[in-house]
Amino acid sequence: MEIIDIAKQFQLNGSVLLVEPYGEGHINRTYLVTTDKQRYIMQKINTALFTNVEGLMNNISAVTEFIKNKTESEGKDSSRCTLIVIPTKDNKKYYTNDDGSYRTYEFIEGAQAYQSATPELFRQSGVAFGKFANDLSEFDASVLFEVLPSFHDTTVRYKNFLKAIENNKSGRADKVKAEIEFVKSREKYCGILVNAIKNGEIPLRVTHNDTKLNNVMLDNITGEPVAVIDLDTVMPGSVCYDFGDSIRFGCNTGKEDDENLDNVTFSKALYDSYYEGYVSAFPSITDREKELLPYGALLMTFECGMRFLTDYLDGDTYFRTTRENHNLDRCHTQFKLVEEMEKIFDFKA
Ligand code: ADP
Ligand code: GN1
Ligand code: MG
Repeated sequence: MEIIDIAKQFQLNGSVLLVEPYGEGHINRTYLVTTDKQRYIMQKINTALFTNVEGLMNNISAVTEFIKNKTESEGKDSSRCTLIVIPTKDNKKYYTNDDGSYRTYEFIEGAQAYQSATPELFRQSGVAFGKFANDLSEFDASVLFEVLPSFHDTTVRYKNFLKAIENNKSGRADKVKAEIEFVKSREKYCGILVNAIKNGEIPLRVTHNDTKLNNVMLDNITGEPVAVIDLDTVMPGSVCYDFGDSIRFGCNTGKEDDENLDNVTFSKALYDSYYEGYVSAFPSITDREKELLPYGALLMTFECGMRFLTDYLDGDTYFRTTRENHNLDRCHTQFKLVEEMEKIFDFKA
């Protein structure tokens, strides 16, 4: 089936003129759909990873409707406040054919998702994610399906990493002895946040779990937060994960997959900027959560580097890669950021 015919399965306003690849996500395939009246985002859902599309789309509907209702109850304009799911012609939340499952959202106009940001735009993304946490603080997490269990359980990620070394599917293990050692010597970090949740020091909340800068739309003119997007991984979690993943991506002065590590440094100025925005928009954050935010930054960066290395060892089956050492380059940027954070913060583990 042609991609344009898939777009025609949804209740779109106008006739479809063009469907073209869009964005820079690693997980789903994103398309921009243009009709003679308006634009949409259509995505082929990565069903190798998200095996329960029904559960996933029910989560997204529940969370987006909650945010929309809350925004309206505050008397604010809700037209761009969150993703809006466009149903199929037979009123389903997604379309499935032999080739896969697809969903469509309204295109959020007048805003953009940035790959890198100025301190002010980064602060605004902190406001967006802080507000997201605050808005959902009264959402009943028990209605959510756990899309990817143990997603940010770093102890589970560590076990998977050890398995990948043992299996050595790619035959690359000998090439990455130093990187493997880097991870093993930091095993002590893995339990910090999961233990804090287990022993009740910090609450389990509804979290986004993938809070990269390019998963938030900021207004083109004012730079103010418009909507948090990419809601596939909304699940119970810790705000330290959400804060940390934003820092991991946004405080890097280079690119996540930079081949030149000289470009990659950890910007404390960007960190401070994001922290200020996040905390100011999230009045219900607890003191202990605040104390653990820097650990969130450390753990999410360490964990992501370990995930890139695991995928490199597995033969590049998870993250989309476009070159031989893509995952290894990504792993190197994350580990450099970890080393820099270790120098800046006084971590106790
Ligand atoms: P992935 O899970 O693969 O990262 P995303 O859902 O983040 O996919 O989408 C990829 C990119 O597409 C985003 O970074 C953003 O630029 C764009 N995008 C996604 N949803 C919308 C939307 N509703 N309106 C406008 N742009 C969007
Ligand atoms: C993936 O979907 P995307 O590109 O926003 C990944 C995140 C990683 C990120 C690294 C579901 O995010 O966990 O931190 O790549 N998402 C999933 O760039 O695994
Ligand atoms: Mg994304």
